[in-house]
Amino acid sequence: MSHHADLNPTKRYKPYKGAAGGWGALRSVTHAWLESDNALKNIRTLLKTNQHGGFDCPGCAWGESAESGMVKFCENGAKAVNWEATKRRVDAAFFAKHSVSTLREQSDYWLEYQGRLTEPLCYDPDSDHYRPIGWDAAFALIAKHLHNLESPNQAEFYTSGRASNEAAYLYQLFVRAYGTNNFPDCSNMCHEASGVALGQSVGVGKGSVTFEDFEHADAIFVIGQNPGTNHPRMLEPLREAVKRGAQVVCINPLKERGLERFQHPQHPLEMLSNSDKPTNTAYFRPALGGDMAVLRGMAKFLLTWEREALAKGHSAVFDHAFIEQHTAEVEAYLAVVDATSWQQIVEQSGLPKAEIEQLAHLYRNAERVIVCWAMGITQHRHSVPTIQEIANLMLLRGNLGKPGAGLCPVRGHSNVQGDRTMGINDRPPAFFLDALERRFKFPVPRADGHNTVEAIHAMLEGRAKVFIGLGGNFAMATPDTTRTAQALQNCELTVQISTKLNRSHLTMGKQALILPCLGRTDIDQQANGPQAVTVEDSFSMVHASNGQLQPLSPQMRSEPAIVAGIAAATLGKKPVDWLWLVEDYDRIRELISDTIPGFNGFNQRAREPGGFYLGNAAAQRRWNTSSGRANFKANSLPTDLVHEGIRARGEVPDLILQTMRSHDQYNTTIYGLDDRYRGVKGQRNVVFANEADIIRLGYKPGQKVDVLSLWGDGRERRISGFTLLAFDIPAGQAAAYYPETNPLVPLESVGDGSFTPTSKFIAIRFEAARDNGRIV
Ligand SMILES: Nc1nc2c(c(=O)[nH]1)N[C@H]1C(S)=C(S)[C@@H](COP(=O)(O)OP(=O)(O)OC[C@H]3O[C@@H](n4cnc5c(=O)[nH]c(N)nc54)[C@H](O)[C@@H]3O)O[C@H]1N2
Ligand SMILES: Nc1nc2c(c(=O)[nH]1)N[C@H]1C(S)=C(S)[C@@H](COP(=O)(O)OP(=O)(O)OC[C@H]3O[C@@H](n4cnc5c(=O)[nH]c(N)nc54)[C@H](O)[C@@H]3O)O[C@H]1N2
Ligand SMILES: [Mo]
Repeated sequence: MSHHADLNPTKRYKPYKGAAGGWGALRSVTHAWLESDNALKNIRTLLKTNQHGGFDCPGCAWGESAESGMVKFCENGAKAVNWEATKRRVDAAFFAKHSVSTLREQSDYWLEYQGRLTEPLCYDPDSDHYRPIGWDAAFALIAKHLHNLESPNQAEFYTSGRASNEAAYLYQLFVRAYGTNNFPDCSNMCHEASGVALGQSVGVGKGSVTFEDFEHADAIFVIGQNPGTNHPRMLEPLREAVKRGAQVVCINPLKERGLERFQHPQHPLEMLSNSDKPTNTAYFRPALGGDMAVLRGMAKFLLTWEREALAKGHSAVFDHAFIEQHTAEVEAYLAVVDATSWQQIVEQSGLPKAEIEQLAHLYRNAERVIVCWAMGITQHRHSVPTIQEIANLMLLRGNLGKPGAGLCPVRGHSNVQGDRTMGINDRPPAFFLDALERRFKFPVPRADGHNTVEAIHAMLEGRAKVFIGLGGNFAMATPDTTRTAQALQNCELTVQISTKLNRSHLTMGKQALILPCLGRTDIDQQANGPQAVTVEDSFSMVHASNGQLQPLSPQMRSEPAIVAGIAAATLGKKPVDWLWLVEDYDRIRELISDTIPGFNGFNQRAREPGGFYLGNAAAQRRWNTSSGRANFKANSLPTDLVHEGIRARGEVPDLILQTMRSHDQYNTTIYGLDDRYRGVKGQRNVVFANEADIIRLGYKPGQKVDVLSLWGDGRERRISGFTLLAFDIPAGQAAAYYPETNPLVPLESVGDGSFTPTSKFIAIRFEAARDNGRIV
């Protein structure tokens, strides 16, 4: 696998001077437009993004207020749109020219940059080229393989979070009618822990806030999230909050630019000043994986103050009415808070006690608090208890189910939340399966299916033989890259339903298909006219998305049409007439209305401007938990964040590594080699580390190293030739870009109860990079 050339290695962090989202942002987008062969059309496309009648931005899952009439786009949404709306095409001629082996030599950036996939292709092992295949022949090949399996559980059906509700619903219906719950999905690597934790704590695995709550919060905590890059539209409500005097509190080991200070391109006057004025944010920089200890420390202060208040007859710190009426197990929780020692809290959190006290004050001083979080919280071994500690803290002061307060796991892919609602779930709830069975009258599989990590194990061990990917880039997004590649290559058949060429197309089974699909921006023409699809954002708002651009080729098909084609070839007309359904997506939405709670009258409501709110029981203080109440969860802090297998071998990591996104990528899609807000230019194969650590370990800033990950299973996991970059990062920590670092993430290193790879906590060691035996 080739890596990007280091065009211009910088040794030290050069601070970025501009504010996030200001002129720099606009200049970067303009640059992308000018490079595109489609500039004017792209601007028109962009203007329709996230407005009624336009399409949902394929970027992130941040939502918008329903009334807002603004032009809704951000720099990185613009990049995502522009990337999809290219005129460049990857067609039969392209594949005739390039063999799969030669394509493997290219970088991931180069592969995707070649353009849109425009016709169905089948791998020909004799020539090592992909060759055109007709749609019907492709569907028949899939059906043949699925019929040949001894059990439906030998097939894996992956979903990435861009699939629309209609595509996802049809897909899960087909897969369950075929006979399995094997639904590995991107959410398994993303917010799985949030769903698991919140389900147990408050009875709903989704965020409880809506867009309007941000206008009423007194404090907004942003933990383990980099919105300046990954959710730029979130900067606007944060800035508005700061303007009206609310407090934004950030907990992040890196001083992320977008959180430190920001401007918005839609306020040109303010942009002119290009002010560097820091906003009234408060910034705390914990150890990687230290957040649960931070939150526990905050709870410990609240408890101390509560006792003092009671003793002195002052007003209480806890919301007693809420706790009594709505919660369970508070005593057990407070006992575990008492039992947690300050020594352990301070050691594990990486923050001095005084800073934890300050955090506790900021939390206590606010009547209405929203806590937002993302991958810095969810990609750890103890993510579930960490998120439950967020919920505990919020329950103590009744910060749930009142305006301006609540829990806000900020989702990643634009429809990852909707896909779960539609049943893309390896552990589906019984009520959902019951509804399917009632409506469609077939025996629905009840056994749990495989999640992403389990699917890789199954393919590695030959227990799964067919892989179908509805979007995404499985080979690059998943952990332990070498083993995942082997897993895919073990398969009898791999099928990728994709918009663009990526490494998963080159990491294929004995037989392989590429099925080119339409994206959000494309007009989706079916028998009954152009079709809208729907998506659900992080605030449980469901709205329609209408493609605007003529597809590059009549050979491309929509995701629902492709799923229906596979289903019809495999199951005939059982349990539904698949091809009839996709003539008009209203017919799919009727089935969704019939089987999924909250979607009554879906077809009418989907047509309302701004869409509709699905509702959230926890936000209404109705608790769908085992106890019928919101549960305090009395979890202990982990005794050691470093895995016991590593300790058992007596190995001591040089540093702990987190893997993260640059400003110029969308997950495995690399738009460019810069990371503007972090001051990095023209390179991605870098490791950010503290200068003192670099020297302590015997290296020099700018030196190239190999990075090895420690695990204790005897396998070597190594990436080579990464440049050490001296950076403003807490001692003991390192950071590097995903997906290049995925070879370091052990398949066995997953979250307890979530199975999410621990991408934000990898114990590493360096070795001086060797070039022909010479140390460089
Ligand atoms: N432009 C763009 N937008 C995107 C994406 C993209 O790649 N590009 N990806 C989309 C997807 S699928 C997702 S899931 C989201 C991801 O959105 P984010 O979660 O913002 O993504 P990451 O880059 O993984 O950033 C993790 C942040 O958490 C911090 N962090 C790491 N470890 C810890 C920790 O232990 N504690 C704390 N407190 N902080 C920590 C890091 O310093 C970093 O700021 O963005 C979505 N939006
Ligand atoms: N080390 C490490 N690993 C991680 C993470 C991390 O932070 N660190 N983050 C994890 C997270 S949060 C996530 S969500 C996963 C992401 O995992 P995936 O969702 O599997 O990966 P993406 O890179 O988003 O997928 C990009 C590909 O999707 C296809 N595509 C784009 N748009 C469409 C569309 O509309 N339809 C279809 N059918 N295909 C489309 C294109 O072919 C493109 O190449 O990665 C996870 N992996
Ligand atoms: Mo994600």
